Amino acid sequence: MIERTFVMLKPDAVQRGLMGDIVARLERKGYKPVAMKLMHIPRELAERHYGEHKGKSFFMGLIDYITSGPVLVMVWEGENVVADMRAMMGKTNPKDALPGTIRGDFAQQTGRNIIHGSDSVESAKREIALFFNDYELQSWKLTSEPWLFE
Ligand code: D4T
Repeated sequence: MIERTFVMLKPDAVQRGLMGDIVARLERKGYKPVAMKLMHIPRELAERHYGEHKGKSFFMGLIDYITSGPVLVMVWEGENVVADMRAMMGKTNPKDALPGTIRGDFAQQTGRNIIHGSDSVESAKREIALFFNDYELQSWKLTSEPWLFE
C-alpha cells in the first residue's frame, strides 16, 4: 500500500549538519519527497503535536528541545512508508537502536534522538495537516518508479 508519512529532523539534526545524510538515506530507499520546509515551531504547535505526552515528566523538556531551533519538516511517500520509516529510524531510545538505523548511527540519548516519524497512518494524516497546507504537498511522478515497483 502506498502511504505518506510525516518526518521531522529535530533541532539537533539540523545543528549537527545531519540533514543531508538523512535525506540521502530516504532518497536512496526510493521514497518520494512530497513536502519539505525549515521552520521554527511555535510552542503552541509543538504542544499540539506532542499532545499525547502532556502531563508526562519529560513533556516540558521535550517542548523546550523541539522549539529550541529550526527543524526540517517533511512528508515522504512510498510502499508501507509509515512502518518502514520507523524501522529505518530505530528505537526511540538510541541506546536500543540498532547500528544501521538513523538513531543507531547518529544519536545517543532519547532526549536528543534527532528524528521523528509518524507511528501510524492516522497519526501521519493528523501530523501532515498540522504542519502543511494542501498547496505545499506536491503530487508528482518519480521517473524511477518503473525501477522501484513491478
Ligand atoms: P517521536 O515522537 O519524537 O518520533 O518519538 P517516538 O514516537 O519514537 O517516541 P514517543 O512518542 O514515545 O516519544 C516522543 C518523544 O518524547 C521524547 N521522550 C520520550 C523523552 O524525552 N523521554 C522519554 O522517556 C520518552 C518515552 C522522545 C521522543
